[in-house]
Formats: sequence, C-alpha cells, structure tokens
Amino acid sequence: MIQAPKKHLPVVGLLGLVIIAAAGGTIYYYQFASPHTHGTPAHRLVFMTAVIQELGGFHVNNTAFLNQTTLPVFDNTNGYNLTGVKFQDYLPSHSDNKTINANTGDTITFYIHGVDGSGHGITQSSNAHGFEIDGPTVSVAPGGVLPGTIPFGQWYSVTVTFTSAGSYIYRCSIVCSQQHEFMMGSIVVS
Ligand SMILES: [Cu+2]
Repeated sequence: MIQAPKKHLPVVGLLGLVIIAAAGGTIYYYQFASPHTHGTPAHRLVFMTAVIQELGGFHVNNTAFLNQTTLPVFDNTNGYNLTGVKFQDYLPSHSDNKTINANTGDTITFYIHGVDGSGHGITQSSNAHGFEIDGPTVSVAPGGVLPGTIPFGQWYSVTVTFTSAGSYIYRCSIVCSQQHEFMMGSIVVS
C-alpha cells in the first residue's frame, strides 16, 4: 500500500512564522522574525563580517536574542565568547545577508570581524574597514564608538538602541577600495 505523503509545516527557527505559497509548481518560503515577547524591546546580537564590496561587503552570519542583561565577553583580538551566555538564535526575515530587522526600542549589539580582501586580485586602499549608522535616531551605549574602525583581522563591537522607527543604513566609514561607497546594508526598524 502506498502511504499518502504527510504534509508538514517546515520548522525554520523557533520564532519563525512560515507562509507557503505554491505558484507554477514552485514552493516559496517566506520567513518573518517575530517579536521577542509581545512588543517588549529585545536585545539582539548581530554577527557580521566586513570585507571589501568586491567580495560581498558586509555579511550577516548569524543573529540572536540576548536573554540576559549582561553582554558576552568581548575583545578586539578574539571577538565574542558565548560560553555560558543565554541567547536564542533567530533568522532574519531577509535573505540578502545584509538587511537587519528590528522593533522600535530594540537594542542591537554588533560583532563585526574585519576581513582583508587583498590576495584576491583586488586592491585594498586601507588597512581597516569602518562602521557607521545613518538614520532617524540611534543611541550608542556607554563605551561604544560610532563611527568605528575595524582593522583587518580584528573585531569591533558596538551596542546601539533604535529609539525611532524608520529606515537606517549601515555603511563602511573608511575608504577601503574602489567600491567602498557601495559597502552598506539596511536596518529596518518597525
Ligand atoms: Cu570602506
């Protein structure tokens, strides 16, 4: 006897809401990062690399909710240490690996590793990338620096709170290559 295939909703992350639409035989999956707890501002962690635009520019590797009040241990040489840290991974709602979504009042801690793009036939015109955020209102936590410098091979971190909804742009603040001006991504705060 042939068993009818069971229909399962795909599970994509604990907080994922998945909508499936079939069109022309192709199934599309759309995922939305849901609020942490019913509108309560969350503390998000965003893990990124910064590399010259010719090699992809900024790239979000992972995102998580920080479920404790203290930040992970961090230093510029070794980066972050999540040992013993209470956090919960979630997937961003866009798949370009550059767009970050947040809710008004959210705090985001960025962990960014500076990558040297030379050695790939492309000329770097600096020994560091930079990081700045343009948009309605950003509050930088004590000790944080914006715009920040991310020397190649080093880590940079800054914690900011988005107090106003709107469209923000994060970009490189150091002329790092011919396509430096295109080294950017979006932060959508709603
Ligand atoms: Cu640059």
